[in-house]
Parts: sequence; C-alpha cells; structure tokens
Amino acid sequence: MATSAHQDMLSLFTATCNATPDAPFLIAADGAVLTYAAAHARAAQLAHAFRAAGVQAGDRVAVQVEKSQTALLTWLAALQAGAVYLPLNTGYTTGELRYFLGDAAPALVLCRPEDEAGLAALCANLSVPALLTLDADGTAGSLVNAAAGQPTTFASTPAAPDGLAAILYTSGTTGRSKGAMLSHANLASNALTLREYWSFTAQDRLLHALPIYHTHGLFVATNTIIASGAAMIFLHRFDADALVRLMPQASVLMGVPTFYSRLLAHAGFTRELAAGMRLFVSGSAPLSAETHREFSALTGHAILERYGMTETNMNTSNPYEGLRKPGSVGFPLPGVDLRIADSETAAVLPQGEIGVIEVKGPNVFGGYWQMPEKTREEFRADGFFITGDLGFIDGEGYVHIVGRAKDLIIAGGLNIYPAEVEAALDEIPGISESAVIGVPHADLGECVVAVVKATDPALEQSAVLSALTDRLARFKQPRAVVFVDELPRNAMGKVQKAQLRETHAGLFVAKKV
Ligand code: MLC
Ligand code: AMP
Repeated sequence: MATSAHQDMLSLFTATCNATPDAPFLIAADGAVLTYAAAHARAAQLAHAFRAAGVQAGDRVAVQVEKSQTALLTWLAALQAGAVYLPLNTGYTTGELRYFLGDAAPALVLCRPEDEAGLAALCANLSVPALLTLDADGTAGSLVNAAAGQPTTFASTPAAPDGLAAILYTSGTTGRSKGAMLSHANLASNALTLREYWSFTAQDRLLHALPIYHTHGLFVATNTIIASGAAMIFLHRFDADALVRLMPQASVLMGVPTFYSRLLAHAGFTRELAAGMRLFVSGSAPLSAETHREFSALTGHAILERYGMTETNMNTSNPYEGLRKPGSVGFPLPGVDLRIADSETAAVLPQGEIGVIEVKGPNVFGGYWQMPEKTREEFRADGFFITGDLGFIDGEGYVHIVGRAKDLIIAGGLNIYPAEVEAALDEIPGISESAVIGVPHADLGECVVAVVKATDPALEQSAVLSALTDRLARFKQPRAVVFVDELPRNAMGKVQKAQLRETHAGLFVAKKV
C-alpha cells in the first residue's frame, strides 16, 4: 500500500498500480472499466506524446479541454514526464487565456479541437511552441494521434518532494490572477491525510461529477482515490439523473453545495438510494445548515463538510466518526496548524473571536508564480498563510467560517473576483462606474449582480451583458444589471458593498438559475 514515504503523486500512483494492477481506477457511466495498469500505460503513452511535442522536465503543460478519462490521464502523464500541470477552466475566453498563457509560458497547450485555430494564433503571438488537441470524448485529436503506438512505459525521473507539480490560477482581489505553485509534497501529503481521515479503502467507489480543472475534482477527489487504490465512477459533468442512476454502485460522493441542493430537489433521491453510501462530502463553498439538516432528515447521512483552498489543498474537516456540525467546517486536519488572527494587527485571537483564518502545514503552497511580492503579502513572517476567510473556533474546537475579508463571490463552487468583473464593466462605453456584488441564489448559493452608474441613459442590461460575452467566462457574467444614479460611498469614498448586498439581497432568492 502507498504510504507516507511516498511524497509525490507519481510514486503514489505507481505504488497503487504495482500493488493492484487489475483493480479498477476509472469506471465509465456505461460500466466500462479502466484498470490501474491500463491507466498507467496510457498515461505513459501521453507522456511520450508530450516529450515528442518538446515538453521537458519542469516545463508547464497548459490544459483546457472537456472532462474525459484521457483528460484526467494528462495529469498523470504530466507527472510521468516531470512537467508542471496547469489546468484551465473550460469556460475561460480567449482573452482570459491570453493572460494565463503569457504569464505561465507553457511549452505545450492542449485545447479542444474547435478552439485550435484561435489558439494557434494566440500561441504564435505568445511564442508557445506546441499546441495539441483533445476532443470531448477523449478519443480523438492530435494528442491521441501523437500517443498512439508510443511505448506503454516511461522512464520517469523521481520527483523532488518540493519540486513544482502544478500551477493553478486563482483570481486576484485586485485584478491580476495569481498562479498558485503546488509542490509534489503538498499534493501527496494532503491525499494521504484525507485517505486516513475519511477512511478510504480500495473498496471505495467515488461518484466523480466535478470538473477536473480545479483543486476539488482534480486533487481532492482524484489524488485521494489514487492513494487509496480505489475507483471513480467518472461522469462527464454533474447531472442529478445520472447521480441517482449510478448511486447504487457508489460508496462516496464529493461535491459542492449545489450538488446537494439539486439532489434534494430530485424526486428519485431517496433514503433507500442513499442507504448504500458510506460518505457524502461537501466543500468549496458554504453548505447551509438548512441543506445539511434537510439532507440528514431525508437520508440519515450527515454531510461531511470540509474547507480548503487552491493554495492550501484541504485545511479542515468535520470528523468521520463523531459529530459533523451543520454550519461548521470541522477541525484542522492532522499536520495543519490553524489560527484566527486580527486582520489589522495580526494578533492571534482567543477562542470564540472572529478573525482571519491563517494556516500552516505540508499542504500549504510555496507561493505565487513569478509574484514574490504578492507571495510575501499573503504570508506572515512565521510562515502562516493568510487565507482571507473570516471565522472562529468554537468551544469544542470546530472551525466556523462566517465570511470573507477578501472581496470574493462563490457561485456554484466557482470563485469570481468582483474587481475583474468591474474592470470589464468599466470599459463598456456608457458606463462610468460599477460595483459587483454577490447576492443569495437558491441554486448556486450566490450569484453575480452588477450595479452600474451609466452615463448613457439608453443603456440596457442586454447591451451590457452582450458586451461581456467575449470578455469574461460565462460563470463570471452578472445574472442581473441594476442601474443606479449614484453608488453608495462612505466618507473615504469607498463603495459600500455591504449596503448594496443588503439592498439587492432579494433579487434571486426564490428563483432557479
Ligand atoms: C454553470 N453556470 C454557472 C456555474 N456553472 N454560473 C455561475 N456559477 C457556476 N458555478 C452557468 C452555465 O454556463 C449556464 O449558463 C447556467 O449557469 C446554467 O447552467 P447549469 O447547466 O444549471 O449548470 P451546470 O452545468 O449544471 O453547473 C453547475 C455546477 C457546476 C454547480 C454543477 O458549476 C459545477 O460543477 N461546479 C463545481 C465547481 C468546482 O469544482 N469548484 C471547486 C473549486 S476548488 P447559460 O448561459 O447556459 O444559462 C475550491 C477549493 C475547495 O473551491 O475547497 O474545494
Ligand atoms: P478557491 O480559490 O477556488 O480554491 O476557493 C477557496 C475558497 O473557497 C476559500 O478561501 C473559501 O472562501 C471557500 N471555501 C472552500 N470550502 C469552503 C467551505 N466548506 N465553506 C465555506 N467556504 C469554503
């Protein structure tokens, strides 16, 4: 079995493949099985294709493709090739990609066939040397052609634990996105911790319906499964019908809160259906105590809520055995130091007081790609990372998140930084200023609303939204545009977003998407 002596995901993966080559790793919706041995071999072929495209150890491989088994294997191929994996949200527009590719300077971009022409021009412009494609099924495209016939083993150089494994971009509060640099040890240590904490075994079958371009679906789910030698029932995307159909074959589900509210609304989701499940995990956004209780009442299962971040992997979790408190994110995971500090003075606060959550541990990233200044700003001198989340620790040691010091909206588990949307809005002719807020949304938890001051009285919501189509990924686009004569400002001239949030809180409460 893979142990904590394994400090990188490639050796964890290889250890599992050697121990149980015939065990299932990925199970398709139709039941077709890809074993660990077959996955290792296919990843090796993909790693050869990367090399043939010019990727050397330490090079970045940027990936913006639909979710498929092959897409997931590109992560394991990057590990075999010693490359740094850089997954990108499939919703990003070409304009958004320009920044990521320019900043990360990858040696290879992997894209959807339909994006190839547009990206070829961008890659030429940015001097990215290689571009390959992969289709939505993961069965065709120039990557598949390049991998065909390649050897099924790859002579990998062992990874240094503190070497760079992946760069994941997170949006910035002040505009520019930051590439969080995650080391091999960051990822492997978290996978092993979660395996133990959540009692994973090789018998587990995880229903995987999350996207694989973010920490949750790519690392929390996949890496923990690999470390356990377990299998994933691998779905293209979230679909409540498919989850209900396949749940009898599964033992664990990991999802964002929207998964759980949608399951609760599904007539086929019953106590009997959930009876065979061992564990339901929620994270990436706050799970309301109400959803937690409704879920318990229907199924008898207490959803296990945990708290993480791209920069830190997972920090806290409710216990596997013991009380899973609704509205709490549980205890700091083994090896993670967590404290609550005053956001102004940095003084550590006593139990029960609200402050900014700070964390330190083997899970915490090394810094932002080529942003030493930003990195310094977000770490304390004693190595604690300042998460920007506000919380407190209760008398029993459970951590509660009560808000965010950072101006951030989380819709359906995806982060949107208002500053980025405001910058795009302010460039639209006829808008003089804007404030972007998150308001409660029945399905997504929160959604984006733009409050704008227009100089052109004829400007309409539809014109504003269509001006954003090519600028911002769909999930960042406002669900409503509210026109105002003036934005409320305090004496310092700062827009009072709390006031705006309160004024517009009712906009989407009763509505579905
Ligand atoms: C889809 N849309 C969204 C959206 N997802 N808009 C805002 N926020 C989202 N999250 C848009 C679609 O483009 C569509 O636009 C419309 O909303 C309706 O789409 P849908 O079909 O209802 O949505 P669906 O495709 O079912 O997606 C919803 C979802 C998905 C919640 C299942 O967003 C999802 O899988 N979210 C998980 C995100 C995630 O993995 N986060 C983890 C980050 S890591 P239109 O124009 O067609 O109407 C992290 C760290 C940690 O946070 O702790 O884990
Ligand atoms: P990301 O940058 O996409 O990794 O998102 C990380 C952010 O998601 C954290 O800083 C939190 O604000 C939020 N988050 C993750 N898990 C939870 C949770 N269980 N409850 C509340 N917020 C969460």
